[in-house]
Amino acid sequence: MSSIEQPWTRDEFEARLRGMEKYYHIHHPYHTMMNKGELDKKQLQGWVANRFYYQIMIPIKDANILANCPDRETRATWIQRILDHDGHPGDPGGIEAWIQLGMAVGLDREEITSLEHVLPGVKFAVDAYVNFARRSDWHEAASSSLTELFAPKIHQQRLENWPELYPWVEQEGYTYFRKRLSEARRDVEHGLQITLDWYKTREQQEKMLSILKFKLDVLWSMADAMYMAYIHNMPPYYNIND
Ligand code: AHQ
Repeated sequence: MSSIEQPWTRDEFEARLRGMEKYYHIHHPYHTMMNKGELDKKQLQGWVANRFYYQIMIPIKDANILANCPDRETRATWIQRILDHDGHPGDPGGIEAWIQLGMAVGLDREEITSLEHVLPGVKFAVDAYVNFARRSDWHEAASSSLTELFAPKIHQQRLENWPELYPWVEQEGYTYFRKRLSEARRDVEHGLQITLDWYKTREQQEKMLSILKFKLDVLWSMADAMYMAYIHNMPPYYNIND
């Protein structure tokens, strides 16, 4: 007789989600090196230029969730994420703030917005996330944003450590991280409520953990591509003579 496993309680389910923190990209060597001041200017610029692709695709990801979500109340809250990134009268938005970060580390606007530095591995990982959101049930796509359970710490780390570790980074660059500190906390409250309400059976709860692991893989793979290119100096085709 197969034992039908009882669903986790709400608190136990949340604890299991938070237990996934050990796979968060804050532990990736690219970020541990960053947090110890071990990156040079090129390596920090490479990270900012590549993460820009993630940032501009977040509103596309969120617009796909809106398009798949028939619940007006949910959409009325979720739409704020698009405004936070794209901007709205009175707030230039997170994408503009990320460009300010790019210029603060010495890149120019066109170099960032041209996407010329975006590595294939970064693009594939980000596109996998957007396509997952495009074709998934909106609850599952919404719950995949819960890697942000762990995000405030990584933004706080940058705000605290970069001024000392990378004194050459101009102050205007920190706007984005400050913005995300409060936005991530607010987004997580909504994402967590959707998640804890939606996944009812143990099987569904286990599926949610695998969805979160997929998103953790997206973030980790982005850092892997950057590590190969900027730490090992082995970008795609580095060894091929044209
Ligand atoms: O700047 C980030 C951001 O706007 C988002 C949106 C959210 C999502 O919808 O998946 N996730 C996310 C994240 C941002 N910054 C990352 C970082 O390390 O700076 C963290 C990342 C996340 O944890 O998913």
